[in-house]
Amino acid sequence: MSNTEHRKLNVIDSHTGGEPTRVVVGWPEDVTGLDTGSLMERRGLLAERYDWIRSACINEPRGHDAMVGALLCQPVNQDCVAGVIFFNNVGYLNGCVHGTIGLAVTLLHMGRIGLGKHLIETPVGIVEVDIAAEGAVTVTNVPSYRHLHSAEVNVPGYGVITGDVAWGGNWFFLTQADDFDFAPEVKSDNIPELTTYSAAIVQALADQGITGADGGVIDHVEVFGAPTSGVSDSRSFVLCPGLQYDRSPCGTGTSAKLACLHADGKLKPGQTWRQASILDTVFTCQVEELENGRITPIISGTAFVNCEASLLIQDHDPFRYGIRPALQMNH
Ligand code: PYC
Repeated sequence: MSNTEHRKLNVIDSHTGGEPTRVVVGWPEDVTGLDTGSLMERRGLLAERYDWIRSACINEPRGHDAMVGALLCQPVNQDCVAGVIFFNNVGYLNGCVHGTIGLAVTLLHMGRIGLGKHLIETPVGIVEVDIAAEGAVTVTNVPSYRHLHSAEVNVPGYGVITGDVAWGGNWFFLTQADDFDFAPEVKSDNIPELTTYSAAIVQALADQGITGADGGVIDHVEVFGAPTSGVSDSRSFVLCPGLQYDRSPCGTGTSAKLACLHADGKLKPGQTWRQASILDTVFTCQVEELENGRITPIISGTAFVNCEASLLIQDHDPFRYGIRPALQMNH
């Protein structure tokens, strides 16, 4: 194979509490425009013109459905050390906190930044990362808030389900489901059932016109069960668009949860909340108060770099852009 017969994407992989992040750190020279314009505009350009980057990185045979991608690009705001656009198996995310933690340890691994505080620009705002030793990162996320309290959605096969709708960098429906046994010994058995349940909620929300503010599509569902004693204050199952559950506690989802706890008077500045994932990996969190009932979520987690690779895109490979599923996100 000569150099002209393939294109390359350079990637660095990490995982945050079990949830993978693949950071795209290099792409072919004929891919242009990804370093200028607002991050939201560039997200649009990526989706319209260069969606093959997403599908080649995330879909099989190089990736897998649970993987989240992060295109590392130049920030607009020169106070930031990087810009980032997140994507997954079916489309583009707004924000992603586990991915931001993964990006932080990746930038450290690359020697682009040192320990300490740095700003990173995302399509939904600027977030701060504070990197400590051994992969520990604290993210100060975008302002988060509860939009709907005790909203009712009629879910075929399950009846009326009550939950809150909140923003934490993505739109979430958050609901308590004590009927699901979240005990460690049964959790993996529960994942198909929790996936079916959460997917039915997403569909019912769309069918019944229940949205976030300004019609924002609610494409993530957070189902809460009892905490594991001594480990967390709450354990959750989070379904992401693309029908994959978050292996981490989901940082944007945790931000939405913190906003709801604060709105209910159950979490005040200075208090700590430990949110566990279905795998019992934990984010440790605090809130700062903003105006109009909004909060700034402060979320600490740990990530580990586990791969550096060049993905080769060969012209004659029928799956050079990955196996593209029929399922696509609706925004
Ligand atoms: O950690 O915010 C997050 C996230 C969103 C989707 C997957 N992880």
